[in-house]
Formats: sequence, C-alpha cells, structure tokens
Amino acid sequence: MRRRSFVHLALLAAVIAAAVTAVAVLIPWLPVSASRERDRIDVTFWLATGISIMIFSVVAAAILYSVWRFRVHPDDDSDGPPIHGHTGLEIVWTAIPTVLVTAIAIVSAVVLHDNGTTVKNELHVKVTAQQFTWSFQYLDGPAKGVVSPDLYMPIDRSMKLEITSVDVLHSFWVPQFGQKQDAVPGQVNPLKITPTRLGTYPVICTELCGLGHSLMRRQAIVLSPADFAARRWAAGLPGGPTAAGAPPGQPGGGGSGKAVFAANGCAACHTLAAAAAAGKVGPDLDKLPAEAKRAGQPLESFVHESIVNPNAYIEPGFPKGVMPQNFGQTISKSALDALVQYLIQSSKGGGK
Ligand code: HEC
Ligand SMILES: [Cu+2]
Repeated sequence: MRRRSFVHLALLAAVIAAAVTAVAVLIPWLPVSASRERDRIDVTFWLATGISIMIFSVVAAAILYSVWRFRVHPDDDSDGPPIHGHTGLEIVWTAIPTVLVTAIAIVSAVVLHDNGTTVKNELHVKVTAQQFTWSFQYLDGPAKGVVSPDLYMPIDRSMKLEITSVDVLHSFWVPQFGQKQDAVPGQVNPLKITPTRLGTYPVICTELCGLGHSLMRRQAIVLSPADFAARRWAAGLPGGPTAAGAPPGQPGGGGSGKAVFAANGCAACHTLAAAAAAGKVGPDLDKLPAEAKRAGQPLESFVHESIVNPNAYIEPGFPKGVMPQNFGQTISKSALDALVQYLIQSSKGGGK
C-alpha cells in the first residue's frame, strides 16, 4: 500500500516535471547568445532552472496527490492523527537545499571569475554614455584612435569596455551578450565581451536617465576579423586612415550626407522626408529654412551650429539638452559638411 502511494507520487512528479521542462525548453524565453560570457551565464541560468523544476515538481506532486488521496468527506469533522515532527525528514529537507544552493553559489563564482579574467590580446574600448547616446573610442588594435557612434567588434576576440558617463547614471546592455554594466560619471567600470556570432545587436541604456532614455540606443556590430581590420566601417569617422582624402560619398570618403544622417540616429528624433524619417522629439528638419529665419541666422551656419552645439539656440517648444552634445567629436569634418549640405538640399526641396 505505501509502496503504491510512493509510485503514484513519483509518477505524478515525473509528469509535472516533463510538462514544466517542455515550457522551459520549447519556448525561446531568452534572445540568442552572441558571446562567450553569455554562454557561461546560461550555464548558471539552466542549472538554477533545472533545480527549480525539480523542487517545483516534487512540491506540486505532493500537493495534488494529497488533495486527491486525503480529501475529507463533507460530513467528516474528526481531527487528523497527532504527529510530532520527524527528525529524519527535517534533516533531509535541510541538507538537500543546502547542497543545491551551495552548488549554484560555486558555479556562479566560477562564471563570475571567468567572465572577469583578463585575456591576452584583448581590445580596449572607452565607452562614453551621455544623455542620450553612446560613443565608442578604440584605444588600441587596428581601429586605434577611431571614435564611433556604434560598437564594431571583431568576432572571437575579447574586448574590454571601459564604461563611463559624462552626465548622469546610465547602464550599458546588449541582451545577446548577457551582461549589464553601470555608466557612472567620474568612474570607469569594466565589462568584458567576447562576441561569438556575426550580426547586429542593440546597445540599450537600461537605467532611466531622462526624457530621451528610450531613444538611447545604438548598435553593436560583430564583424569578421578581416572586415574589422579593413576598417571599411570606419570610413567617415575621425582617426580612420581612409577617412581623409576621398571626397564625401566616395568609398573611403566621408560618406553621403544621407548615410551620415542614418548612421548617427538622427531619424529617431527628427522628421525629414528625404530620409523617410518621422521622429517627433526634435524640430521638423523639413522646415529648416523657416527655423533659421526665426533664429535670425544664415541657413548653413545655423544648421552646422545646431548639430555641433545644439544648446546654442533652442527651438521654442523643444527641450534643451536632449539632442546629443558630442556630434562635433564623433562625426568627422568631411562627414559633417556632407550632412549639413544634405539637410540644406533636402529641406529646400522637401520643405513647405
Ligand atoms: C535624442 C534626440 C535627438 C537626436 C538623436 C538628434 N536630435 Fe537634433 N534636436 C533634438 C532636439 C530636442 C532639438 C531642439 C532643441 C535644440 O535646438 O537643441 C534638436 C535640434 C536640431 C536642429 C536645430 C533645428 C531647429 O529648428 O532649431 C538640427 C539642425 C538638428 N537637431 C539636427 C540633428 C541631426 C543632423 C542629428 C543627427 C546627427 C540630430 N539632430 C540628432 C533632438 C535630437
Ligand atoms: Cu541613459
């Protein structure tokens, strides 16, 4: 009789475990992993999930079995048998959780250590957060000196990000890389990433940092080592060897004004018909001639100044300090000229 109850209980637990495991495994809860660090974190995640499924199944089976097997009849008012603890049972239910929690702690400590270990030949990138954008400065490697609005990474090479902020608290997060790191003014916080999968992933600010927080997004782009070394991606960025010389729009030149507009995330905040942009955070750039007239400035210098020094003139009805303040540093001179000309041409053609 007791053996039969035990078999029923075990069967019920197995059925519950199978169902819950299917929910955990078959539904893609997490974004794909794109870094070695994330792979290690996933090991701790699945260990803890496996343990949780085990405990859940045993508890749920015991509850369901009791409800089914020991249900009282409506007219049964008698007490249950008096029971005074069970030393053996108490030792078991203390020892098992101790072992499980200790296992999670040990595995987590190993992963934390491995993910923070300095590896040979790592690339150093200074990451600067500010309301409301990111910039990435390469301190060594083939892109040394380049300041980029997006994070380009060679696959399978460890990168050490040195993360800081120039204004308020922000936090660096790429879900596919599995880690977050705070960006704190006056402090440099490290984060190691070794990308293992080619592709483009979102760089997200994950610390509410002001009005433009939800727009504080850039991209992390993982390239083959050859593409990274060729620095085709660095065309138009200050410091890139291909940035100087060739005119804008040519390969290796400053890039067309339209490309510069797209590459710097202007469309997130501005409307510009020529670029199919419909942002509403900043002024409508199709109306630039009228806006320059209102500001009492010649169009070209107004546009140039508005991009490199946005706070010099604030369009009435729009917030100050929301437009990123460092385009003057992150966009090369030739790319900036192309951008200004592009905005002037587009607004004259497409404006009202
Ligand atoms: C996070 C949002 C945001 C982004 C990104 C952004 N801007 Fe702005 N921009 C604004 C806001 C808000 C204003 C109005 C306040 C001001 O003048 O600084 C503005 C003002 C301007 C103005 C002046 C317009 C006027 O009528 O005064 C120009 C020109 C401009 N932006 C161009 C750009 C370009 C080019 C880019 C990309 C390189 C860009 N902006 C990126 C938010 C943004
Ligand atoms: Cu932020």
